[in-house]
Amino acid sequence: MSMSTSQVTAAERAAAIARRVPPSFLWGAGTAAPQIEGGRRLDGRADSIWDTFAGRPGTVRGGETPSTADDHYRRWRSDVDLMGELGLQAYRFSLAWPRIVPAADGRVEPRGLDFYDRLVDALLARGIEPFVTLYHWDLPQWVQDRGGWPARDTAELFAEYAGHVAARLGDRVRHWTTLNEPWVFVFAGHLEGAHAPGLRDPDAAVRAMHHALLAHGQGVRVLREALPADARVGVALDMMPTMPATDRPEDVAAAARHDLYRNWLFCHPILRGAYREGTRELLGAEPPVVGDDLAVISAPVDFVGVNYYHRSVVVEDDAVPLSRARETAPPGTYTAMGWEVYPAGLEEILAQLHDRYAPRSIYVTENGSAWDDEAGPDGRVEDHDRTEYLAAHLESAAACVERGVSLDGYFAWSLLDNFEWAEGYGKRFGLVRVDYATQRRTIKRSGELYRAVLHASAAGRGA
Ligand code: IFM
Repeated sequence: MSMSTSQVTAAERAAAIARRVPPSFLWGAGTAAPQIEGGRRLDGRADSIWDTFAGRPGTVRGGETPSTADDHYRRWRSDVDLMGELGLQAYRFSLAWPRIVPAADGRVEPRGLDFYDRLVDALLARGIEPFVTLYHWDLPQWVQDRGGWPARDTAELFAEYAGHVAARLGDRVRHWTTLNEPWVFVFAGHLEGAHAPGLRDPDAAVRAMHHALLAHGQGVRVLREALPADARVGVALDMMPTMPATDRPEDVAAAARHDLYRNWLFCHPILRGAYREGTRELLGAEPPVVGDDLAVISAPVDFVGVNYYHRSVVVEDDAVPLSRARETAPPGTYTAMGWEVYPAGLEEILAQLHDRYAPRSIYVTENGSAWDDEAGPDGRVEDHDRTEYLAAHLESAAACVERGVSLDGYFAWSLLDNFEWAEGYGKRFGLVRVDYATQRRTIKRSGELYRAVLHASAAGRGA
């Protein structure tokens, strides 16, 4: 069978990417429990704050909810087969806290743990390394009812939950991430009101920030106690290189504030054991530090995960809370999320992280793009925009490795189209299309490109 020029080009491009990183570089894809699992009422699961939030009119586009999502809770076996078909070396997924500790009495729901136990075994049987995230935004509603992230006790509850999970999965899962994108669940959830629990309360946001950091630190401590010595523990932070839109001093100052707010607010305390200079002025409040909190928060981590989607080009705007910086839209290409396509930003932000903080290891724990995909009559999705975004960002990741950044792996976001939070199901990030009416999965052209990279990498390892 002859290949079209574009197929040849894609295969060559994939092979060239794979050649630029060492054989040990890990290639994976990610998802999150509330975005794919569904099964809201199955096997004793309790509601999360996202079930509650999405049930409130006007919160999620089209009134959609995560109740069914990709029905992964029932289709996980065939989803693992799909991962095998793509050639994934690693799979990053989150555990649903409300499945595991469904009520305020703190009892553990064995059926919840059983689900993840089976999933981990199935991944390992296929040679896919599981990367577990403990918290990807689905706080149990009962924890919210006791005060949620603004309450200090939530850190303790998180550590208890981490202990239950580590006791069950710690003999097989080697890679653990405490929190995913704390900036988003703290500030979009407690200051902007755009995410669950839907608060617009600056004071609550500052308390939530500190207690999320504390939960991370306490979680690391519990994991270290429970896990074998070779387990690797980290955190996943959303980051974006930030620059002023003009050289006006006001915009330069706004960019510095935005940079601290969006990139280093969580990273600095975790890696340096102190709030970074300027934090109090930025937040307009003192974080509620008690005793040795900062020592707990800065327990050493083995890796930092970076979730990168776009850069920020900002101007001063006093109407924007805290950072007083507003993102502008420079000329360029924009995804369906309205995010600028800026592949060089991946290399820029990873290099900044590496140069300033020198973490032991870095993973790109998320990177991807949403586009208005159309499936052809045969179900195929020729998602050229996503394919190009993916290839360009993989090249940027490879450039990072070449310049000496300690980047050890890349996880595409996302394996599957899924519930995109306040955007509902309208924004598709998957390498695999999900037809929500039938739950049929179809690998998109971007998924084929990724598969080609993974196959080239496996061939390079002699696998
Ligand atoms: O879908 C989200 C994910 O849950 C967290 N990071 C950003 C993605 C795209 O918005």
